[in-house]
Amino acid sequence: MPNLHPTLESPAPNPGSAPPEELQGDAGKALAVEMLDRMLRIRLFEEATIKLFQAAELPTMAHLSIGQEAAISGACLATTISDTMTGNHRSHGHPIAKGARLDRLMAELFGKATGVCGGKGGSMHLADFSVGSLGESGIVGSAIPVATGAALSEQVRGTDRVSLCFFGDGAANEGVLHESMNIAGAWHLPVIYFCENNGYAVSVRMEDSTAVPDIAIRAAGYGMPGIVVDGQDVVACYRATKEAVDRARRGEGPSLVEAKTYRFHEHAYGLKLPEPYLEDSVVEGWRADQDPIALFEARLESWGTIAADERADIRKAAQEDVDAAVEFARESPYPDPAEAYTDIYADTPGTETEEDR
Ligand SMILES: Cc1ncc(C[n+]2csc(CCOP(=O)(O)OP(=O)(O)O)c2C)c(N)n1
Ligand SMILES: [Mg+2]
Repeated sequence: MPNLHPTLESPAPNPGSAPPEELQGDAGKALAVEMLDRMLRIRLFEEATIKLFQAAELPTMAHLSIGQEAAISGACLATTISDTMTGNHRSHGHPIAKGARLDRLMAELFGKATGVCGGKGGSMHLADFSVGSLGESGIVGSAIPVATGAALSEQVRGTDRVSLCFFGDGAANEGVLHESMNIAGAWHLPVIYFCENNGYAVSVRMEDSTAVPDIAIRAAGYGMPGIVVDGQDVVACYRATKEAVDRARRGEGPSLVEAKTYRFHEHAYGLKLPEPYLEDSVVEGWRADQDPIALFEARLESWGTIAADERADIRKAAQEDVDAAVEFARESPYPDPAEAYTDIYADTPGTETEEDR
């Protein structure tokens, strides 16, 4: 099995003894804590999801982000809660990284009335406007124009907010990405296109479907910078996204960030394709060498940024939050069937009936 990301130089396992600039001082330490905390929340939330799935407690599919936590957390932490974000089908992690409450996300996976979408969206349709998470979709590529439109809205209203748009390497071959990037480039929209390139679209290797070795190359066609970053390095993902965010806030337009990353599970949990395409031993190798949380913890240790006992406390608190979220979801009621159509259709001016009035 060749290297999944041949164009990416492997980083040194320990890049020096001093922490990078972003993680220095009190503010830097607080950022490092956030990075570790958000990655752990995603990992532990999804590990709980696996157990619930195995116990047949979840009426849903589960596309897991385990392995991709650094890209997700680094990118979201480079934005603020006022900035907007859109995800895709593999999107439990995106709202978590944006700061959403775990209990209402977990309740959504259970299809419960207390879920972020009242139990009507499920795993692939988590939206939490309170943290700027506009939503996600099981239709590959469909949130990309939504993110682009959100950026247009900010520009028209004259805010300095930006829109962060997550998508995969498979979605990068959909026309809608190219149409969106073109108009964003032409109109200098404040949007960051963030590609989580895990090398696969279901079972299709990127090299079999894509004419260029790096998605980031395509940015040149739409008048924006494109950068490739190590998606297992949370600081590198944060730094690359922050530069793109600052550029967008200055009114200089969109950017494309491509994070080379790895998914450690099947396309969807429990999905077994008739033709195996990825040997277990290869994935085991990724887990050993490319675990973004283990890599970050090793660096924090060598930099002396967060001591081992403090890291253990962060993990414990995240686990307690996940456990409480599962309990909350289990105990919550299902939506009332009488409300099946509530919140499903937008109120469009001019379409009210006599009854509505
Ligand atoms: C428009 C559309 N085409 C095909 C699918 C089936 N499908 C679901 S996920 C997926 C692969 C997406 O790959 P990528 O964008 O790389 O994201 P990843 O799953 O790797 O995170 C496909 C083809 C779909 N849901 N929607
Ligand atoms: Mg992919």
